[in-house]
Formats: sequence, C-alpha cells, structure tokens
Amino acid sequence: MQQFLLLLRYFRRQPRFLALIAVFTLATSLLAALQPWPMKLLADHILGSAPLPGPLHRALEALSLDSGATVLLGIVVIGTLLLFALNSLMDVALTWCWTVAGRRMVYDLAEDLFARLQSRSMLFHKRNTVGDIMSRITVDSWCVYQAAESIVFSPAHALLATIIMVFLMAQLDAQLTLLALIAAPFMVAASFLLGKPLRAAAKIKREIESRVHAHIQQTLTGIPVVQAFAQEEREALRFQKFADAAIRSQQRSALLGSVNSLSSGLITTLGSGLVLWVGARHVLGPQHLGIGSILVFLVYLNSLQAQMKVVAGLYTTAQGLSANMHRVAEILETPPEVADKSDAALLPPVRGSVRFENVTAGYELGYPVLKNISFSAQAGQTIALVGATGAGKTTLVSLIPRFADPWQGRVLIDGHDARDIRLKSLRDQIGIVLQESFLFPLTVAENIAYGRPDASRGEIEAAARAANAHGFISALPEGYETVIGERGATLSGGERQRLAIARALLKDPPILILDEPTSALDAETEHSIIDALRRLMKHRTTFVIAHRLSTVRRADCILVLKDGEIIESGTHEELLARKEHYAHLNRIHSAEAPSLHAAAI
Ligand code: DGT
Ligand code: MG
Repeated sequence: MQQFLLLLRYFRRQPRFLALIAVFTLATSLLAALQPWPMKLLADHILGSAPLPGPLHRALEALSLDSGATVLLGIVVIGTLLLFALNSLMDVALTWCWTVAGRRMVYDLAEDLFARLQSRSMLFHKRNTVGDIMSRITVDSWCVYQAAESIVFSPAHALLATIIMVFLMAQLDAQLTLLALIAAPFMVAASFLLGKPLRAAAKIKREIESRVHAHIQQTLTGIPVVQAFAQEEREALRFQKFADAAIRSQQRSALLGSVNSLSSGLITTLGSGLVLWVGARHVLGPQHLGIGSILVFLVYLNSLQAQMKVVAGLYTTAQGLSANMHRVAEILETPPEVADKSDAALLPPVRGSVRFENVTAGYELGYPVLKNISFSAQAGQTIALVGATGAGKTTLVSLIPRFADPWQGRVLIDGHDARDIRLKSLRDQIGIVLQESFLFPLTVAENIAYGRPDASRGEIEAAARAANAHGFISALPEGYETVIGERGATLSGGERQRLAIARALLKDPPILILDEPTSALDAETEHSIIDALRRLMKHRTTFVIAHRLSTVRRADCILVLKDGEIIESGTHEELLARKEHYAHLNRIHSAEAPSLHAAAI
C-alpha cells in the first residue's frame, strides 16, 4: 500500500491526461450501457407491437416523421452504427491517452530509478548483478502504468458501468435486476475458483521460462569457461531439459485453459438461462415485460459479469504488481550510501595533500577491514601501498574518492574532510587507473575524453602521445574514430591500459590512484607503459598499489599493510634497513624476478 502511494507521485505528474482519461472512461461506460437499446427498440416496437416510449414519440413528432416501421428501422440502424462509431472513437482516444500518459509515467519512474542507481555505492553494485538492476529499470518500472490502469481506472470504470447498468435494469424490472445481481457474483466466483489451477500452472510456466533465461544468461556470461572446459554439450543438454519442461508446462496451461473456458462458459450459459427463464415468465405473466428488455438484461448480465471479474481480480492483480512495486520502492526509498550533505561546500582546486586520521572502515558491520589507519601524503608525493592480497589496499584508496565513508576517523583532502565537500567537486580532482580498465563501446577519442567531453582533438592526441598510445591508435582502421569493440577493433591489455592512462592524463587531476595498473600485463608490456605512467604521476599526489615491488621502489613513502593495519612505513631504503616485513617481501621478490628491478617507476 505504501509502495502504491509512492507511485501516486508519478500519476500526479500527468494531471491533464488523467482528467481526459477519467472523462473518456465515463463516456465509454455510458456508451456501453446504451449499446443494447436499439435492439430493444427493434424487438419491442418494430417486431412487437408495444407503443413507442413517450420521449421518442415526441421527438418523432417534433421532426414531423411518422412512426412507421421504416423510420424506426432506420433509427435502429443509425443508432447502432452511431453507438459503435462513438464507442470506437472513445476507445481510440483512451488508448492514445494511456499510451502517452502511461509511457510518460514509466519513463519518469525509469529515469528516477536510473539516477538513483547511478548514485548508489560501489558496494551496492558489487552485490547486485547488472541483469537484476536492468530488469528493475526496464521491466519493473512498468508497474506504475499497470497500477494506474488495473488498480485505479479499470475498477473505477467497472464500478461506474455497474451502477449505470443496474440503474437502467431496475427501471425495466426490479425483480429480474435482483436476480441478475445475485446470479452475477456467483458466476464470477465460480469461474474464479475454476481458474485457480490455471493460475497455478501459469505461475509454474513463468518460473520455468525464467530458469531458461537464467541458464542462457549464465552460460553466455561464462562462455570462456564453458569453452575452455569443452562443456557446450552439457549446457546444451541442460537447455534441452529446460525446454522440455517449458513445453510440458505450456501444454498443461493450454489444456487447463480450454477446460477453464469450457466450464466457465457453461456457468455463464446457466446463469443467462436462469435470467432468460425468469424473464420469459415475466413476459408471459402479468408484469408485461417486453422481449427487448430481456435482451437488454442478457447483454447487461454479460457485461456485469465482466465488470465483476475486474473487481474480483483486483486483489490478484495488486498482488502480482506488488512484487514489482516492492523492487522499485526499494530503490526509490533507500538513500544513497554516499551522498552530499545539504551544506556540502565546493572543493576548491586542491594542491593534493591527503591525510588519513584514525580511519576504521569495512563492508560488514563488526568486521572492520581497515583498522585505525593514519598517515599523511604531501602534495606531489607518491605513496605506495604494498601487502598481501586481502590486506585492504583497494579499500583504503577507495575512501579517497569517497566510494565509501569511514566508520570512524576522517579523510582530509587539503585539510577538508571528504564528507563535507560536494562529491562531484571531489571526484573531479581525482584520477583512477585500475587493474583492468573499462572502455565504453565508443570511439577511441570519446573514450579518452570521457572525463572531459569538451576536450579538443589536439588535447586528446597530446594525452594519447604522453600515454604512448598514439602509435597504436594511428594504426587502427579509423584511428581516433575507431569504435572500440566494433568489427574486431578489440585492444590488448596493454593498449587498454594506455587508453586508461591517456584518459587520466587528459583529466589532469591533482590526485591520482593507480590500483595495480600493470599487474594484468606481462613484464614486457608493463615495461612499455611504465614510461607513460611516470609521465602521468609527475606533479601529482599518487597512490600506487602494486604486488610487484619493482614498481614501488621510487615512492616517497611505502605503506606496508597487513590485515587492515599499517605495520611499516618509510622509503624503500629505510624499510630495507629495518629488515622486517618489507625487507622480507623484497627478498622473495628479488629471488623471483631480479630483472624487473630495472623497470622500477
Ligand atoms: P588485492 O587487491 O587482492 O591485493 O587485495 P586488497 O588489499 O586490495 O584487498 P581489498 O581492500 O580489496 O579487500 C580487503 C578485505 O575486504 C578482504 O578481506 C575482502 C574484503 N572485501 C573487499 N571488497 C569487499 C566487498 O565488496 N564486500 C565485502 N563484504 N567484503 C569485501
Ligand atoms: Mg585490491
């Protein structure tokens, strides 16, 4: 219910369309109620001999037309056609209104969801798969439209139509109206109960279909593993099994559907028969009910049943929608983990000093990953982080651009607490190159200029040259205009990293984070980009994480992390002289790869 109120906001943004929809709905209800009346005229006054109703008689006199069969027949034909045309027109108008208003609601909601999801933390995105998030934006957002239509307008329409019809029926024959009113809910209830196995089968069918989806997605996502282990056949067999199950469930659904329509058809006929029987007795009896009135009754009985089905299905529809609404509300109602404070100030251009004061941070409450970390980096210095895998290096640097906030302590950038400044102004001054760089399926130039879309071609090329990337870019089929990922324009790991370096160079940030930028590369490729990295690090405060100690020797300060704590810090020489942890790491490393020392940054 609360989720429903949340969605109401999106209905309210379309007041004009909603008003139009209300008007058209009212009109269609009236038109639908009028539909059987020409037939009544035909049965009672043309085929039968009942005197014309007063208003019609007077209208004919006013138009000086006689009340002969031809004129009346003309009225019946024209009336039927007119009602049909008007009704169709209203239908078109309603569909159009719903298309515009519904789509606007859906896209408004999807836009909000997209914005919300973009501002959620890295941790949230690690925990939720892209597939799940995609379906929240593209599938679940339709719930706002479905809710408006099936929870608000359809029941309102049904109620209105019922009231109009019952009123008209009561004018014709009160007793028969009562009978219809009693019979209709029974007929609806019976077909509703009979529909239960059908709905259960439909649910199973959906489940199996979603398993087929999941299987395809998982297999294709893991295609390198599937192919490497030559398991295509097994995955194909699993697909076949799912497909068989899907076919069986669809067979069952189809069979149950036929049985259901047969049985509910029988019940409908039974109900109509009852009304017909009692109605016929009224025609023969002293009530003098016209045959036309019975026809009107039968049409109304059908329509009543349809309207009641809408109301009866309301609960099921709402329940079906509530799962989607819940998933949407979850995103809309959860505030982003990291957000600007209301009084957050702009961070002026910084020199680049970074200071950690007693920082404790982590992912799961009660399990701190970083414990009481304190250090400071002067502007322009290079700080290297070393330590075993899982020591907390990535976690530590992720606090600088505020991908997460510390639980205790603070992170200061040029003396400003990172939590007191606007995120954008902070992140604008930080460049990041990760182990594997993501490139968008855009042109090479657009990828390099991702952080500064207004950069000129000259600036882009200068950045690419400094990153040692100009050479291979020029050799691409369309140079800087080559779209990455298209027509075989895939890049090697080293080339991708050089584009990432160019991207960071163009952004020209005072603070730089390098999280193992070379560790996915072989020694030779690493050597080819170290030049570029050095140029990138010049005149910036740089945090560099590396497993290969060769890359950290020149750092102004090396922090050795173990289990979330800094256990040693100092320059390469100082730490070697201490002959403790770092010296030990260095020994192992030199034994493994002595030649790499030459490549030190
Ligand atoms: P690496 O990259 O393998 O050399 O390791 P580090 O030093 O970069 O480690 P880090 O900071 O990624 O992880 C430190 C600890 O935190 C480790 O025990 C795993 C845990 N951790 C990292 N990311 C997440 C996360 O997203 N959720 C949770 N619950 N724990 C995480
Ligand atoms: Mg890491």
